Amino acid sequence: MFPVLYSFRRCPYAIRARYALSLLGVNVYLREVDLKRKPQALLSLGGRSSVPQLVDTEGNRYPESLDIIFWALSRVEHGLDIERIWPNESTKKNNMMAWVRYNDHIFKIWLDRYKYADRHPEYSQNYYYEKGEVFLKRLNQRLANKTYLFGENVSVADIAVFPFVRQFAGVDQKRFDESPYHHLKLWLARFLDSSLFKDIVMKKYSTWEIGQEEVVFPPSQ
Ligand SMILES: N[C@@H](CCC(=O)N[C@@H](CS)C(=O)NCC(=O)O)C(=O)O
Repeated sequence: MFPVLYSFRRCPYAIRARYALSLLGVNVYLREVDLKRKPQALLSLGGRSSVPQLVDTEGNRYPESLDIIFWALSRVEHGLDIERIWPNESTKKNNMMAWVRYNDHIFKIWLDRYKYADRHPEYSQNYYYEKGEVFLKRLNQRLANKTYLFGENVSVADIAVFPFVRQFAGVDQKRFDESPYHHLKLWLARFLDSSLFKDIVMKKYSTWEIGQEEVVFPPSQ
């Protein structure tokens, strides 16, 4: 028996949760959700029905992507590798969370407006691009002398942020590719070109139906 993860393949929050689970090798039963036809099993949890959500084997619920990442970290024996992803030192943790908070509470707002500019006609799409670009610039500067945001190893900050930069880039791929943010582009490509991302995190599953055989995630390679 594994915990159940309600997920949606393209959702950046779900991507970061699946990335953490895959990187750490923590197994769950993945239930792919159709957001327009959410399964009763998810709705009957009560309250919010956003994805990703995880319900562990004792029935404890983790309704936010970050909760799921920290839950996954707690499932792994604490060793050197975990320390790299999520350090013990509280100053470093706070610094990482500052990047994540900016991503979730500020960048995400501009990303949505940039992506759905037609729904926000108060300003032009370019205006929204430029608002989001502030974060691209900061990330790019940060990555000028390191491989990942906190050094040579991937950390919670990278895992939490990259799916949103991917989505921003995808709105106008040409514009992103032609932008001067070379360190950022390399950093993003390191995630997107990896087999972990392509073959595991983004593996396609059909929509979960009640009664079907559970799908173990990450899949054994
Ligand atoms: N803060 C949440 C946000 C999750 C979220 O907004 N997910 C979107 C899909 S990308 C969703 O489920 N939307 C449908 C809904 O909210 O009912 C998290 O970190 O998990």
